[in-house]
Amino acid sequence: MASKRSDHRLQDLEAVAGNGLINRRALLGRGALFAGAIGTGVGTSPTGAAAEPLAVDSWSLGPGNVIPAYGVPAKYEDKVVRTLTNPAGNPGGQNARTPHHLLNGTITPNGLHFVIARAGFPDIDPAKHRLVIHGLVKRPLVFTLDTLARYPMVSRITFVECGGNSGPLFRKEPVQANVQAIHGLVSCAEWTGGRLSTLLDETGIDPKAKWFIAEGTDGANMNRSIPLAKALDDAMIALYQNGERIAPSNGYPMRLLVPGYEGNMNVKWLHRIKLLESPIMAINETKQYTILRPDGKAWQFYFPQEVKSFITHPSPGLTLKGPGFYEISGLAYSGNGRIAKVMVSADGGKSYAQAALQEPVLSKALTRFRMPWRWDGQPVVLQSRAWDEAGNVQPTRAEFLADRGEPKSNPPVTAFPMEHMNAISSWGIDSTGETKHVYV
Ligand SMILES: Nc1nc2c(c(=O)[nH]1)N[C@H]1C(S)=C(S)[C@@H](COP(=O)(O)O)O[C@H]1N2
Ligand SMILES: [Mo]
Repeated sequence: MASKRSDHRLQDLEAVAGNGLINRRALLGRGALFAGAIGTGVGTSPTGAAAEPLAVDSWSLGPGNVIPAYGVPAKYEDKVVRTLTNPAGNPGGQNARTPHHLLNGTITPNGLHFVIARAGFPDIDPAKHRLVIHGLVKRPLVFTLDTLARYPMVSRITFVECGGNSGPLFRKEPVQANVQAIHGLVSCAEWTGGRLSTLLDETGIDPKAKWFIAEGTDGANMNRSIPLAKALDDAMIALYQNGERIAPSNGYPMRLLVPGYEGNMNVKWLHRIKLLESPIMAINETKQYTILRPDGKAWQFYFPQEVKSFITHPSPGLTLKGPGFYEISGLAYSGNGRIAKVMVSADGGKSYAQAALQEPVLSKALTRFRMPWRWDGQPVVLQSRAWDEAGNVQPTRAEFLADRGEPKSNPPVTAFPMEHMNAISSWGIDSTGETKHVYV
């Protein structure tokens, strides 16, 4: 008897918003229906498994390769790399951006984690490295890597995002660049190490202490002032990144991790924590990482990264291969907690449907969202908009600019103004399937 399910076609699935967004519930637990829909020529047409026997491929005819002691990705994946702003390593800053348009899931592999380094990365001998905690403490202490390893450890999956990430959206004309160039200064890893509060239990805290400064031992000796409350909440001294020792450019052998806070405060190559009564007004909290507002006032000390999302698939530079079924997918996150909801639009924000959030949905971590979509081949504009559990909503571009003022210029894409830009991004797809960054 013919299956009733095969009568259902992708075309018949309940549309929930304009331009082909499909009710995600329509696909739940109905894989057969979905596979059937592909086979009917609605989407791309894989060869039916029963239609012909598998060919004998060359790689099945002999023994395989020798397993390397430290594995690297398949050689066919050599385009999945970071983009570097200063590949010659000239004096000054070096930035590397994460290729989110070529990744899936939520954890950034260590070799692809973004990097901002004021002075390149130092070559630190872990046996000689020291962390000192002093200032307004009862007992100043010096820690080696070995002594730190004897304290209880915790693991936490959290994102780090530069305050300049998405800065290219703060531009008069939509920059013609991909997700890596626009949103590549955010990454997410599982970090393991000790809680800063545990170490402060050891040193004791002078009641006058209200802030601490964290300082790195890199050539820039980058330092930041952070409220002591964060040290007593969820700040960590991270020693491991995705299970292995922290990557050299991400802070080897130890970094400060202040989950959800502006990336710059996550001081790498950490060698000093000093407790103080007030902030020190470091260069990165005065000249840099401040936001000059249209009324002439400046915002200083921007702590949690505000709620944001962007679509990674499809996205600028990726071309759709003909009408049919696609999964729209992207990343959402907030420095204020968990992602509560992501809405996706295919008609430039006129109508929205709620995306599925991929478990686990963790506080201050990247969350993957997914939305089934049937593209009919007409021009569309894709957008995503996120809400966090603290009730914050990602602003539209118009809302963001109403607050911050209109951009006056078109800086080069490699510039990343510290705007804490978190407005909605729009990807326009034309009838050939080409995807471009647009403003709506
Ligand atoms: N010591 C030191 N820490 C640093 C930096 C630096 O240049 N030196 N860059 C900061 C900036 S601007 C950011 S956004 C984050 C980036 O962390 P990542 O390079 O591990 O992604 O590190 C911060 N910590
Ligand atoms: Mo940054």
